[in-house]
Amino acid sequence: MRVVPAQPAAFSFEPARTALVIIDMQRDFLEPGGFGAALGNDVSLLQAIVPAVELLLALAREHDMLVIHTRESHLADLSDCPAAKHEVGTAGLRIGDPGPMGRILVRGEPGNQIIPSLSPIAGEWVIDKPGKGMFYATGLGDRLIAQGIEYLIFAGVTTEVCVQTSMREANDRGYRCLLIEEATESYFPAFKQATLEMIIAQGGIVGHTATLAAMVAALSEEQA
Ligand code: TIU
Repeated sequence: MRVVPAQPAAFSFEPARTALVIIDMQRDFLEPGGFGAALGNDVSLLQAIVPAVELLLALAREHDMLVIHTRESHLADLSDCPAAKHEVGTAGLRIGDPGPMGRILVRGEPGNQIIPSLSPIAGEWVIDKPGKGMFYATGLGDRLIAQGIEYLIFAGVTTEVCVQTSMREANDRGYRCLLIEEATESYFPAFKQATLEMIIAQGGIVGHTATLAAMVAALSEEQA
């Protein structure tokens, strides 16, 4: 077992039963011209966490942990995009509309690809999800059970939307969850802070949070 100093208490995990989950580090949210920008957000805020996520990904690969990449995406005919979701945003800049990186939030389009420095490699899972949460309509639940995963370490964007929704879904399913503080970001810094606080409130009602340095130390050779 590895032990990470964390909030509200230490987080113990067994790397062989742990997955690093990288939520939606796709061009749609991180680059101009995608869904994030179409919703009126300053996407440059999210760029700042890329080095931290790169480091976590390298650590997970080094320690043979399962890596799961998610993408928020919809089928080309938008049959998996309910009206309530499609109506969000400005006409002409909605899901499925053409943009500088192809059709916004549509599977297979250039904007829907994970940014190059975090590209999945063979053996890693890529989960396309039509919702904010990673379990809804993806089949991920059964795959995680079959794989014997018990612990999930989270990174990605945005903290209060897809990361928090996925973490809450995982918490309800019995997974022990840890969010790495420097490896997640929101378009709204106050929302990120509030999310970190609400996850660990009430004794860890949703899970744990830890710094990247604490995670690096926990996986260092000295502890092995
Ligand atoms: N808008 C926003 O903050 N997030 C999303 O729409 N999706 C994700 O968080 N991935």
